[in-house]
Amino acid sequence: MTLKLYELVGTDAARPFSPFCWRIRMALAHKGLDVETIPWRFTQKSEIAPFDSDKVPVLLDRDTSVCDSWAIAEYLEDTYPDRPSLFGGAGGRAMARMINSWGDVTLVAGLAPLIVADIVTKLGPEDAAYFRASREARFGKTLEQVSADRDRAVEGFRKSLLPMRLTLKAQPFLGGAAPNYADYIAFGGFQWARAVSPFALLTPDDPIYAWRDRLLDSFGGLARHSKGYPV
Ligand SMILES: N[C@@H](CCC(=O)N[C@@H](CS)C(=O)NCC(=O)O)C(=O)O
Repeated sequence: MTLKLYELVGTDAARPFSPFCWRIRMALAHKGLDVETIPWRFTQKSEIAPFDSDKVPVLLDRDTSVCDSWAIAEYLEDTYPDRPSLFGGAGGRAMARMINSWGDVTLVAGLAPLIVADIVTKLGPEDAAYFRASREARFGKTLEQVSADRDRAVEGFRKSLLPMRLTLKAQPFLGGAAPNYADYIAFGGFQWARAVSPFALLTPDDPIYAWRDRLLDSFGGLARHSKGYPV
């Protein structure tokens, strides 16, 4: 039976934009598992409440539901061990846990101020009101104020990626010669930004730029064919 994935969208169901959902879309493709995506919006909390979640991604596999991208990645690895591995063994899984925290803390949280004012433009009125109120409370200023100095702030964001840049100077993927879940953790953030914002995060001479292109083209261009801005 096909797996199902609740995935964050705004007014356009063909523009999924959650960094965490993209980690899982790429992981499912890596495992060669078919998935039916269920578009979900911020204010549709009641739809995922039966699965004890108020956030996406939520994965349904027959009578099992799994919430949280890291838990879903582990579930896929353990439930489908005969498919290509996401972690490459116990050591890889342990290291990917650190990359997952780095992805949340440095990458997603570092990207958010740069694109948050663009996200709200992709939402319908009810979602936009919820998003604006919840995020403005978190940042302590308006979304537009948060993103106002992004031309300067992006420099700090680029600097924060130096460990990733140095890694990609030595090898094509964080996973080595081929991508693994570490790459999908990081890529989810860039695909989130690409889906909602025309803002240039990377310069073309950055090894991370070429890495992102390789992942956009992976799995038959799964991510590149999803709606987004040219990067
Ligand atoms: N740690 C979670 C984070 C999931 C998360 O924050 N999802 C966001 C979408 S990007 C969400 O559903 N937010 C709902 C809300 O803000 O109300 C994971 O890795 O899956």
